[in-house]
Amino acid sequence: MGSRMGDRIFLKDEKLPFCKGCTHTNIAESTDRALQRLGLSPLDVILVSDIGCHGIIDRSMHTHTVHGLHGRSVALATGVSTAIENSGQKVIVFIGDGGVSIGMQHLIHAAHKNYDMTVVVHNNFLYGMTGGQPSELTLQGFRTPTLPGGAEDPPEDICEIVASTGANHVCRIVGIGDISLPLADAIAKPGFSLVEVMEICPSYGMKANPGMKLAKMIESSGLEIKVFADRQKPAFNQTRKEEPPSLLDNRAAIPRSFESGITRPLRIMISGSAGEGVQTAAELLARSAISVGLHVTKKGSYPVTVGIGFSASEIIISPRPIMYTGSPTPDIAVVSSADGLGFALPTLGRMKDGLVVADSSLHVPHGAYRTVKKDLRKLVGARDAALFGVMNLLKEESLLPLEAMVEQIKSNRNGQKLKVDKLLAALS
Ligand SMILES: Cc1ncc(C[n+]2csc(CCOP(=O)(O)OP(=O)(O)O)c2C)c(N)n1
Ligand code: SF4
Repeated sequence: MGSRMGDRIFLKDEKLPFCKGCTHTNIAESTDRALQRLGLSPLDVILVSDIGCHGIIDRSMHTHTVHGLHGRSVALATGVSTAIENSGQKVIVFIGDGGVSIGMQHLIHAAHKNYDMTVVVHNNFLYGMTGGQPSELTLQGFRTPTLPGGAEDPPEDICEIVASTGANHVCRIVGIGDISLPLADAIAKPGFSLVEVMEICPSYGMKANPGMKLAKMIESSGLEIKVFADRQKPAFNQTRKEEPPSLLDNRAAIPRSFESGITRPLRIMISGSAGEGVQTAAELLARSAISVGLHVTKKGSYPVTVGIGFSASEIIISPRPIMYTGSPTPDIAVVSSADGLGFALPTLGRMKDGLVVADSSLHVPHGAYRTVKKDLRKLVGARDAALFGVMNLLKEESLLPLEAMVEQIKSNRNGQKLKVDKLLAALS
């Protein structure tokens, strides 16, 4: 039963874009009637369409429409649904069996969470828009142009899968005649609902399966035409949820306590070994720079196996806001171990000038930079060598007041372990 064009409210008065006899037309027209049954008006509806023949319906709709990527329409609809929750508007997803196959996890997630939307699966057993490839929902024995021998395996039962997630309403229907009633039932339900409409694609499905009887094929496939779930759970509701605490809540602001004479951005690399306090040294340097009123960025680099190998950090300190956080060539490098030197070598090779502070044991190659060797490891031990290297740098080059660093060490959560007096004694 097709609606006369004049009866349409949600669809434009124009010929729909599908091939003659395509069930997509019936679904679109039945959806119009279903929405009329519910007394809705076009701007009460957000249609999220997927990629595929069914998806080109959106240009024929008077409703709001959003066109998603293939298989991702449900993910998009979860965002839409969350954004408009409690508005009284309805989110309807049009998706093909191809999109369901490609984006299955999005569907399962939305169903499991019971997002407020109705998903209408246009199951014509093949990828129509791209010429008739089979999908996960292709019936066993159903032939397609690219599978002339017919599908060997039974289809995935999307209704069983979605119903098993606890979704509110799930049903499978045959897309022949007026299907506006089951569509209206599903759309009226709060929470997640899915209607799988079994279809025919005359252009590929009928041609590859001449004389096929839709109802008979479904019956012999073992898929049931029925309501799989009809629950009353409340829909997912973001506003019910309590705002989680921010990660920044427990971070106290660093007060400005010292002055610095730095007039240009400086890029500092600290490179050492995993477990030898490189990231702590970098953090303390960053915090010290903030305490003298500078802008700071800090980036850590280490292998995925964080407990072995090199550990490095790039810090930019600047009197001006830092618009680009990359630091391909540092002005200063502090190298506290052989691992650190191995990692830093390509970077040192790019330095045109600047300074390298390195442990005395390391063979730092000659370069365009000035090298200062210090007994970092011998004087304070491996664990504090990187921090001690940074302290040497501050002292020798008057980069920042050493007191700023001492202050940060003392107030650091690991400050006790760092034994600042021992470090200061070794420095003098
Ligand atoms: C991620 C991704 N893979 C593949 C495609 C190519 N593609 C476009 S339409 C389509 C088939 C759509 O089939 P279906 O979802 O069943 O909808 P129908 O055309 O049958 O209505 C495919 C595979 C794509 N656009 N995006
Ligand atoms: S190719 Fe098939 S699915 Fe696409 S519009 Fe034509 S009949 Fe419908």
